[in-house]
Amino acid sequence: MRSDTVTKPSGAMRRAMANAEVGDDVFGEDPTVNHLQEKVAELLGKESALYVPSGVMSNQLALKTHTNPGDEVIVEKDSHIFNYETAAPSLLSGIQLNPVPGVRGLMTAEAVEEAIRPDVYYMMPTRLVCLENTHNRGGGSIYPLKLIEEIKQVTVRHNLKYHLDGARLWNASVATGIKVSEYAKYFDSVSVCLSKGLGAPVGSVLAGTKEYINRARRFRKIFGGGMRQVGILAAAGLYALENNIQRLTEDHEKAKTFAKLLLESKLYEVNVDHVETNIVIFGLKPPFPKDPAEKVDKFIADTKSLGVLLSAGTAGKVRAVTHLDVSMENVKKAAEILVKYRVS
Ligand code: TLP
Repeated sequence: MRSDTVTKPSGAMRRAMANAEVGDDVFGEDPTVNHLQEKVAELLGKESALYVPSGVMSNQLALKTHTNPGDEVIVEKDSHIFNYETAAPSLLSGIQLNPVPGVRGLMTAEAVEEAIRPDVYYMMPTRLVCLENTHNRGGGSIYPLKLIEEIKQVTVRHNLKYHLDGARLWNASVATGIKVSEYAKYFDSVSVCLSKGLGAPVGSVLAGTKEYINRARRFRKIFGGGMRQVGILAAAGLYALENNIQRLTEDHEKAKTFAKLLLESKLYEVNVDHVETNIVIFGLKPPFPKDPAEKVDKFIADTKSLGVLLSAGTAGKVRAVTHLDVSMENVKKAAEILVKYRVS
């Protein structure tokens, strides 16, 4: 349960991969990749889309294509782009990130507006605002449409571009019943992942206007992301889109159940109402040691030896993620092990 990235392709997905028609995608000649790109563009209501190896590459291509060196980009302080993309924006695009604090990963429109630089020659121009939906470190939290729209109005007033890291946008959509295109319509670019809850082994897709995606394609080549007979992987993505979206509700139920069961032990701090999708972030209460890093590292090592794999969340917290390779039964068993756990 340490991430929804750990899933292994099912037999049916592997068969779809084995049977994929392929061509050289650097020449734009892979029919399966082209089909996947068209399908994602259509689902998101965008003109065009580009298949890339990872969520990080997709976000970084988005930043590169929207900005010039010396620009600034507004992100949320706990966002994936700010925390887990190894300073790529500075290395690959020569840009600076301006991290704005949010609540469970969600920024207010006021906070975004305050972070915009005034137009003076001794400050860097703000170019872009990025949101993450669902928000990973925020515990799989969902951006309300109203908030997305309010921040959109700020970007329009200040002539900024708007990017969505929608690695788990599918989860937000299934949980709320709001179509992914309804979320996507506010943004100039949207990145979605096939390799998280959807269960494909590889792949993300960046979507936007034709002109934008044509420029992103050039940067994909520069970043080393031009792949050849990659329809073999894209077929897994297509299979995932056709078979694994609706079933995400099961992952959400498993996460809720897990969170509720943890409350049977006084050791854990968890807000069940905050479990909106497939991520559970929980705290460790006394008698766990005070030092956040020490207690989390030991807890994760201990529970691993008991057969429950977890990862570290924000500030001394633990993250558990449900996905298609852990059943409800597995999740209940994991919770039972944690409830029985005693601090040594
Ligand atoms: N997230 C991974 C880790 O990097 C933390 C995980 O286990 O959740 N955006 C978001 C919101 C993500 O959560 C991730 C991966 C990415 C982008 C990057 O995707 P990949 O790993 O495909 O580059």
